[in-house]
Amino acid sequence: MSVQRIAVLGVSVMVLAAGTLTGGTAGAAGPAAARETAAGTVTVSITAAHNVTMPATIQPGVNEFRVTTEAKSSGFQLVQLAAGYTLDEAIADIDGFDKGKIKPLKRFEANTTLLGGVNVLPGKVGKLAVNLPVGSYYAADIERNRPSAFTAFTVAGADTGASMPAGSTIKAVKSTSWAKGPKSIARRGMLTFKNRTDKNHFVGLVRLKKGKTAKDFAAWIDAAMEGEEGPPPVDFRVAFDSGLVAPGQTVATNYKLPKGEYILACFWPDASMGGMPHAFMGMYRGITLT
Ligand SMILES: [Cu+2]
Repeated sequence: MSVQRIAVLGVSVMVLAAGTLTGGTAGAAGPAAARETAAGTVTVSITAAHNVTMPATIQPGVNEFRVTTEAKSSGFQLVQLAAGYTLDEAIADIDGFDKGKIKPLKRFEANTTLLGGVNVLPGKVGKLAVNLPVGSYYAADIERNRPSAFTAFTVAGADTGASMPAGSTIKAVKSTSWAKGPKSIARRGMLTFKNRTDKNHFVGLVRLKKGKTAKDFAAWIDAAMEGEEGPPPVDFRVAFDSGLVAPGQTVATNYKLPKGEYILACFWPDASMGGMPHAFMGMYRGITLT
């Protein structure tokens, strides 16, 4: 299972996009770096079988997860389960909404706190910075929806004292909208996502084809809503998508894309709208990467 596949359930026009996003340029960027032991740095390695290996206990406060994988691709994701909601139930619910069922999606969203993630390809380091309170969590590779891909860890002890990284910031507001600014962001670095809404979202950046604009994207969405699947004005192979982020959370992930004109969009399905991706509810806008 991938976030992209979750994100596009019920909307056939996006299936193509999902496949290309999954196989395309992952968000994680930069050369494989040497291990560091600075406060708040958590080294995570994912095996070819998608098992997540990391320390069993980490400190509260800002942590930067540095994720490498031996799998073809990995979707690292942090998640906290509500008291009484088991990992087996979460996995069953993910299976359910992956098949397009809305009830499991509602149950999953009501019982989880999603704390960001980062896509990782072999030879790259995915970075995820997030401020974690004391508690119990799972680190997962959501490329595989099975218990072995979820590793439990505890946050306890003294604060790391670390701070969130600098870089461009994207903000989601008013349930399913993007804040109007910034109109442009850096093309690489750490991208901070502030989810100031009441729903789960992720950041999707996808490059507009030459000469195309956000208006063309709007027309394409409108046509798709009418069942007319024309060629998209965006190139889903030149894209970034972050992990999932719960209401009120702030996370930062590394990314690297070519300069140019992009669409900022979230394709997470809305349970209250029968699984319609947020982009189809208007959660998209143009953005320049410089
Ligand atoms: Cu969304």
